[in-house]
Amino acid sequence: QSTSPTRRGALIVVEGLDRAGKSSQCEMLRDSLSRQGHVVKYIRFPDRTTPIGKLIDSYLRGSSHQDDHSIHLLFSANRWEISKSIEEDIANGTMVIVDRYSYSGVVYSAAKANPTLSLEWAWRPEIGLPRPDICLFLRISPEEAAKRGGFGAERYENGEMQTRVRELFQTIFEKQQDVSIIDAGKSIEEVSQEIQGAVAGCIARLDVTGALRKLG
Ligand code: NYM
Ligand code: MG
Repeated sequence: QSTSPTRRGALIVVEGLDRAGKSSQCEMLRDSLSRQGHVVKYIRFPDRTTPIGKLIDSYLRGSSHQDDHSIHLLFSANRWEISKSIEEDIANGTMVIVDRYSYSGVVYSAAKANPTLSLEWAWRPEIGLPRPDICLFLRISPEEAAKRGGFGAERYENGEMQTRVRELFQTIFEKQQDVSIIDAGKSIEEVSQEIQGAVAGCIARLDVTGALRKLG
C-alpha cells in the first residue's frame, strides 16, 4: 500500500513601503486562502514578541539606540529564530504568509547610507533562510502614499528615508526572481484580486513534494 507524500505549503512574502497596504492585503489573502480550504498562518517581521523582537521594538520607537550593523543583525536574527517553525509549518502543508522579510531587511539598513553597510553586506546574514515561493511587492507612488495620511512616529517613517528605500527596493527586485510587482495604488479590492491571482499561479506551479528552497 502506497502512502501519498504530504503536500507542502507555500511561503508567500508581501513586501512594500510603509503605507502600501501590506497588512490589510495579507489579511485578505489569509481569508481567501482559508476559504479555499488551505491551512494558513499569517506572520510578520519584525516579530516584536520575542526577546530580540523587544529590542527591535524599542529601537524603532526611538527609546533605545543601536549601531546600524547591530540592529541589522538583530532584524536578521529575528528571522532566524522563527525560521525553523516556518519550515515545519510549510512541510506540514500550511500556507505561510509573511508581512515583510529579508528584502525589507536589506533595503531599510542600506538606505541609511552608512559607508560600511552596503546591500551586499546586508544580504549576507539572510543567506540560508527559507526562500519565498513568491514575493509580492506592493508598489505605491510617493503621491499616493502621501494621500493615505502622514507618516507614523517610528524611526524610518520620514520622506528622505522612504525615498531611498523606494530606490533600493527597485534595485533589488530588478535582479530577483519570483517577484510579482503589484500596483498598490489601485482600490483595495483590485489589489487583492491581483494578489490572489499571482498566488494561485504560484501554488499551481509549486512542486508540492519538493522541499522549501533557501535564500542564496
Ligand atoms: N524593518 C523591517 C527593517 O528595518 N528591517 C527588517 O528586517 C524588517 C522586517 O521595520 N519601517 C523596518 C521597516 C519598518 C519597520 O515594520 C517596522 P512594520 O511592518 O511597519 O511593523
Ligand atoms: Mg510601519
